[in-house]
Amino acid sequence: MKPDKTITSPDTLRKDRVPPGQHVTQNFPVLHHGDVPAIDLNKWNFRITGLVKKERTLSFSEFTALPITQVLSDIHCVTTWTRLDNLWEGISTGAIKDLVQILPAAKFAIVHAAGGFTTNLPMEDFFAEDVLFAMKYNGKQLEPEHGYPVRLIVPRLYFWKSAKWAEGVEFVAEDRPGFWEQRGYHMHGDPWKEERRT
Ligand SMILES: Nc1nc2c(c(=O)[nH]1)N[C@H]1C(S)=C(S)[C@@H](COP(=O)(O)O)O[C@H]1N2
Ligand SMILES: [Mo]
Repeated sequence: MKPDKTITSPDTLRKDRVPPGQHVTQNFPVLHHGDVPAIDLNKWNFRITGLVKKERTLSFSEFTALPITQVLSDIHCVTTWTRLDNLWEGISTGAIKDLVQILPAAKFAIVHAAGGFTTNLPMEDFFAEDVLFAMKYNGKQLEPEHGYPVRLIVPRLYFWKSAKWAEGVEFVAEDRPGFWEQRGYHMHGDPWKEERRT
């Protein structure tokens, strides 16, 4: 299917695209805590909860019927590898915003993933135009170990924010550390400022 929109992440347009302390690799390492979850699409749901007027739950077919955005972006993992020119395809967080009425008190997004994994983002970072719930990588369905069926992609922050096996987003008033943030990773994670650890 043709994407409705194609975006180039602004970081890929920088003259020097590699943030301090990073090196470029052609590999695509697999990194996560625990086992790769087995996901049944018939049972899969995407939940929008917290500070919204009315919470919503979308089935996989409802979710994948939303407008498709393509994003070209770089990956910066806090373990120092950077992988340039990745083409992701999926549902932009902007499309999620159109599905609910977010209450003014909401200041942070907590992304939830299979097995209780979470990560926290300020609203501004979550709704940046290059942020995606991706279903495809370089034209192909995501591999299970890279987050099938749906993973978050936040090009402008370290890759631990890009939750694999995403299942929903919760809007909250106060920042709350997610899985890796509780284990010493930075609450924000900007690679250009080397926000690696707290
Ligand atoms: N659900 C989930 N998502 C996760 C993680 C995790 O432990 N669980 N780890 C993060 C970290 S630390 C990194 S570096 C990237 C790695 O993604 P990749 O395996 O596709 O390279 O996934 C992120 N998303
Ligand atoms: Mo990581």
